Amino acid sequence: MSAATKMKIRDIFKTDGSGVPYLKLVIYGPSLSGKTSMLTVYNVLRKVEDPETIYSSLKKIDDPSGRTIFYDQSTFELPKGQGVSVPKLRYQVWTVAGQKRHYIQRKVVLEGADGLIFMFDPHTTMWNDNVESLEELIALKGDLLGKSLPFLIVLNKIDLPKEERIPTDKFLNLLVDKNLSINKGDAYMRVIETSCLQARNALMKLLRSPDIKSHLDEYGRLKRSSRPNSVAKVSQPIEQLTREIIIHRIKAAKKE
Ligand SMILES: Nc1nc2c(ncn2[C@@H]2O[C@H](COP(=O)(O)OP(=O)(O)OP(=O)(O)O)[C@@H](O)[C@H]2O)c(=O)[nH]1
Ligand SMILES: [Mg+2]
Repeated sequence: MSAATKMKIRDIFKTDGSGVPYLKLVIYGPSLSGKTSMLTVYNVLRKVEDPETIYSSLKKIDDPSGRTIFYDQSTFELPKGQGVSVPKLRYQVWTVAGQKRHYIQRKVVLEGADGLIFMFDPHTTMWNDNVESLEELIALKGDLLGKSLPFLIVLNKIDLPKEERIPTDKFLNLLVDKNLSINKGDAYMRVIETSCLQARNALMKLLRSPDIKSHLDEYGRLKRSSRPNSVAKVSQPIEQLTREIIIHRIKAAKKE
């Protein structure tokens, strides 16, 4: 890599303590929506698909019942041969502590975010918590969301029976009402529907299945093509947002 290329990468991305460019992704949303579950599934997936892409393993700061009290954090590296024109790039994924009393912790975790995933909990009892959490994020970052700060929306718990779920349409209207989307179609483009519960179960079932060998490559790693659908959906927000941030940064740097 030439000195000129190195300079350019340094201009586009921040670098960590070891001089490697990195991005910071934050998963935001109300308590119990499934933020820790998402990062946990993603971490297990990276471990079985390509353990070399885990730069620092998952750290959880939580209470004995598993509720996050500060954050969860893990750092990954882009797998080789991803067609990205940067030689090495790390992406840190953080989750916030969703309980209302952890506001200060959320503010700290949001510092320096390069992209955001907002996770809704569609359980019928959770409407007000969803709205409050979204309003809080808008108060903290609203003028940047979708502009200098790429963001995606996750609607988790799609496994819930229909009568226990808030209809997707209601969330789309909320995104329009809050000026995060220009219309419902635009809002829907930013929404990814997931079930961290189904993804966790499907991944465990696959890893324990008697024919697991047929899903492994010659190095004993899970083939990407063997990702169960629910697992692919749960990893999509993190992987898509990482790509969107990279594209956004390169475009912004070209304009300068
Ligand atoms: N039915 C269902 N339950 C889920 C799903 N994802 C997570 N859960 C459950 O929801 C509960 C909360 O999940 P967490 O991942 O700890 O939620 P969190 O958003 O990190 O919550 P805080 O740390 O308090 O902010 C746990 O009991 C999970 O098993 C899902 O897709 N469907
Ligand atoms: Mg959590």
